[in-house]
Amino acid sequence: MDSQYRRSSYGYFDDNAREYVITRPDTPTPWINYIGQEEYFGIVSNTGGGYSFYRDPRYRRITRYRYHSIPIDQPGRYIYIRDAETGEYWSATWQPVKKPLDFYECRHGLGYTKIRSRYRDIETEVTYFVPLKQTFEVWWFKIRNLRDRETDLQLFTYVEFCFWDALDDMTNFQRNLNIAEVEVEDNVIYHKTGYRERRNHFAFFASSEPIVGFDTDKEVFIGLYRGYENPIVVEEGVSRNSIVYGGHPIGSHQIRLRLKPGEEKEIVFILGYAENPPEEKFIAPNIINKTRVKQLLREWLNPDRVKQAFEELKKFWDDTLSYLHVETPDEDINRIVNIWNQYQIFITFHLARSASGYETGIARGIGFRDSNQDILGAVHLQPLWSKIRERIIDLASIQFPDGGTYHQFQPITKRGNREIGGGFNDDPLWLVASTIAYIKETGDFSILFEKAPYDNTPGTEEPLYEHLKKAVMYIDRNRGPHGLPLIGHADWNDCLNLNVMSTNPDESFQTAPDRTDGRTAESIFIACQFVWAVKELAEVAERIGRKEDAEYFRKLVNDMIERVKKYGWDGEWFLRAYDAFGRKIGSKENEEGRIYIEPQGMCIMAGIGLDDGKAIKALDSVKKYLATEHGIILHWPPYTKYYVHLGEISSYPPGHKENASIFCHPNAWIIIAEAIAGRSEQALDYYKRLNPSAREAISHIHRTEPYVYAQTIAGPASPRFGMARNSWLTGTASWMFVAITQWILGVRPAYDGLMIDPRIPKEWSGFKMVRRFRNATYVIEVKNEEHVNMGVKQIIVDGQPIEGNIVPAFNDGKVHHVVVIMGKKE
Ligand code: BGC
Ligand code: IFM
Repeated sequence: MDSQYRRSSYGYFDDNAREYVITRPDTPTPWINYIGQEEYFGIVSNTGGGYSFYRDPRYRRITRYRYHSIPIDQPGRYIYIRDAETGEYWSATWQPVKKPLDFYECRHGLGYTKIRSRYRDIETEVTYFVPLKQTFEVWWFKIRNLRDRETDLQLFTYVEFCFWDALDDMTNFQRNLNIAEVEVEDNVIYHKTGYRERRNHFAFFASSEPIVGFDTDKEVFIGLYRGYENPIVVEEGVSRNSIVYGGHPIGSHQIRLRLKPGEEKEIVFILGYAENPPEEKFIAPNIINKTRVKQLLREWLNPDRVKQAFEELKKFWDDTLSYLHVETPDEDINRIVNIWNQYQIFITFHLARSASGYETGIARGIGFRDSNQDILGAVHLQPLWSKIRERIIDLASIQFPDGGTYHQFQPITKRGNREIGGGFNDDPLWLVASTIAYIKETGDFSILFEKAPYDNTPGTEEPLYEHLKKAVMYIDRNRGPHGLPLIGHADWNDCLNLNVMSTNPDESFQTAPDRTDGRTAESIFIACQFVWAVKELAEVAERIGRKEDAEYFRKLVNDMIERVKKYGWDGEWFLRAYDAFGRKIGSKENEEGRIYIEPQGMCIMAGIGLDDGKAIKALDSVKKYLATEHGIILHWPPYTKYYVHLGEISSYPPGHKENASIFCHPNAWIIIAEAIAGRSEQALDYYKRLNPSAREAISHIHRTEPYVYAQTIAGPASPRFGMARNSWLTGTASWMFVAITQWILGVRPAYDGLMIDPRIPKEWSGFKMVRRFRNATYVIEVKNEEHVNMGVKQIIVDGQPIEGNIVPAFNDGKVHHVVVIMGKKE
C-alpha cells in the first residue's frame, strides 16, 4: 500500500479485495465485522473479540461477551501460541495477551475477517467465517515457521460458552453455576448445558489436528486470580484435561506442532450449533445426538473443503453486489456505495437492532418503524426479494385492527409494546413506504393482495392493501386541535415525548407526582410523512383500479398540505410539533429547541414548500442553525435541562443522541431535500460529511469503524464533538444509500421503469452506474458535458432516444445501454 494514499493511522481501504485493512490493533473502539448470512451469526472484532449466536442472539447465544469491561472487547475467539522451548506466549489476534507483535493486520471482508500476525518469526493467519447455509463458523488457521531452525510450538484455543439465554447468563448465578456440562470425544468438545430439559440444542468445538490436551473449565484453564492475558494453562504449557461440572464451561484444545524451517501448517477449527433430530426434540432424550455433527466434521475438518467454501462465500458477495455498481469521480462514494453501504444494509436487514457493539442482543425487539425503513435500501438486492416480501407481510401482521401497530416486537411471539401517550404514531406510515419501495423495485403488485392478520390473530386476515388503508385511516382519525396528526408517545424521534407531562406546564423538573397523559400533542413531522407516503399510495390505488380510494387519499393529502402550510410554518422553517398544551415546539418562540431537522427534510420530501419558497427558506435555516462540519444536528439550541413536557429528549446531555447530536438518519432527508430543491452541491456536501470513508482521516475523532455508518455523531455542544456512537445497526444505512443512489445520482425505481434525474455537482463530467433492475441489466452512462447540476436533456436507450426520463422495464434478461445527456433543454 502506497503510504501517500493512507489517510488514517489505523488502516486503509483495499477496494479490490473489498476489505478494510486495520494496521494496528488498538483501535479507538472495537472495529467489528459480522460473519454469517442466514441463521448462524457472529460478531468479530479486529482483535478476535465478539460472540456467536444461532438465529436469536438472546435465546441461542453460543459464546459469551462482556460489554462495559476494561480491557474492552473480551472475550472472543482466541488462539494462544506458546514457544515450548522458551515458554513465551502470545495471541494470534493480539488480544488477549497483547504482546507487541512484529506484524499485525486485520482484514475485515464481506462475511469474513482475516487476522495476520508475526511474532519472533512465527507467522499466523486466522480467517473466521460461516460457510453459506451452514450453522457453524470456521477458524481457518495457518501457521508458518520463518526461523532457520525447527521450532516446538503449542497452540491453545479458547471459547467461552454462554448458558444459551444471554440475559439469564448474566443474572441467574444461583442456578447457572450448577448446570454446566460438557463431553469430550474424538478431539471434539461438546457444550451440552441444558440438554436434560427439553432443550435439544448443543454446541461443539472441533479441531482438524489431533489434540494433546484440552480444558473445559474456565477456572482451571485461567486460574482464579488471573486473566485472559495470562491463563495458567498457557503459562505453564500444560492442559489439565478438565471436565467442567457446574461452574463456567469453556472450550480449549491444545495442539503440539514441530515446524521445520519454512514449514507451514493449516488447521481448521469449527465452532458450531447443533440440534437433536426433530423426532427426538420432545422426548427429553437425555443425550445429545452427535451423529450429524460427526458426519459434518468428517466433511469440514479439511482445509480444502474450507477453502472451497470461502470461494463460495466470495462468489455470493460478487453476485449480491452486482445489482448496483457506480463509477463516479469520487472514491469515497464509489467504495461506500459499491461495497460497504450495501453490506451494512444486508446486515441491518437481517439483524435489525439486535446484536452489535452497542446492542447486546438482549434488550430490544425488532422495531416496526426500523424494519420498514431497513427495507428501503435493501430492495435492489434481488437475492433478498422473497425475504423482503415475507418481512413486509410479517410487519403487517403486527398491526392492530385500528391501523396502529406495536412499536417493537419479539420475533418469536410477534407481540410487543405500545407506549403510554398512544402509539408511536408515525409507525403505520412506514409500512406504506416499505411496500411502495418494494413494488417500485420489483413490479410485484400482487403483494397488495397477500393476506396478513391483525395482531397475529388467526381469522383476521385481510389483504396488505387493506392494512395500508387502515394505516392511513389511523392517522386521519387520530388528529389534534389543529387537525394535525397526534404524535402519540412519540414519532420518528423516540424521545420527543410530548404527552407525558406534569399538570403544570412550566414544571421543568420531573418531580411532579401528578403527571398526566394529555394526548393532544401534534406532530408536523407525521403530517409531512403522511403527505409523502399517502401521495404515493394514491397512485398505487389508481394503478390497481381503486379510483375511489385514490380520490379519497388525495383529498386527505391536500387537506394535510393546507394544514401544514397554515399551522406548520414558523416563518423561516417548518415547526416541529405542538405540545399537549398547544404550544409550539421547534419555533423561534422557544428558548431551546427552536429548530428541528426532521420536518425540514420530510416536508420537502413530501413536496411541500417547493412552490412558495418555504423549502428553500427552511433549507437555508438548516444550514444556518443546524449544519456543522461533522453533519447536521437534530435541533438547536440543545436542551440544557430536563423538561417534563418534552420527555426523554432532554434527558441526554446536550450534544448527545436525541438531544442535538448529529443524528445521521435524518441527515439523509436533508440531503434528499437539497437534491429535490436542485441544490446539488449542497446535497453532496452534506452527504460527504457523513460518508464513513470520507471521515476515515479523522478516525481518532470519529472513533467507530470508518467503513460503516453510525447512528449518531456527537454535536458541538458535547466535549466529544465529532465522536460517533452506535455503529452498524441504524436506519442511516438504508437512508444514506437511498439519498446518494436515488436522489444525488438520481437513478430511482418507478412503477414502469427506472427514472433518471441526477443532481450532481457542476464540475462532474458524469458518472456510470450498472443497475440490474427487474429482469434486465442497465449500463447507464451519464454525461454532463455542459456542466450543469441538474436537468436531463436526452436519454438514449440502445441507440434510440426516448421520451422523458423513465427508462422502461424491459424484463428481457438482456443488457441495455443507456446514455443520459445532462444539460438545459432547448
Ligand atoms: C433512544 C433510547 C430510548 C428509545 C425509546 C432510542 O432512540 O436512544 O434511549 O430509550 O429510543 O424508544
Ligand atoms: O427513529 C428512531 C429509531 O426508530 C430508533 N433509534 C432512534 C431513532 C430516533 O429516535
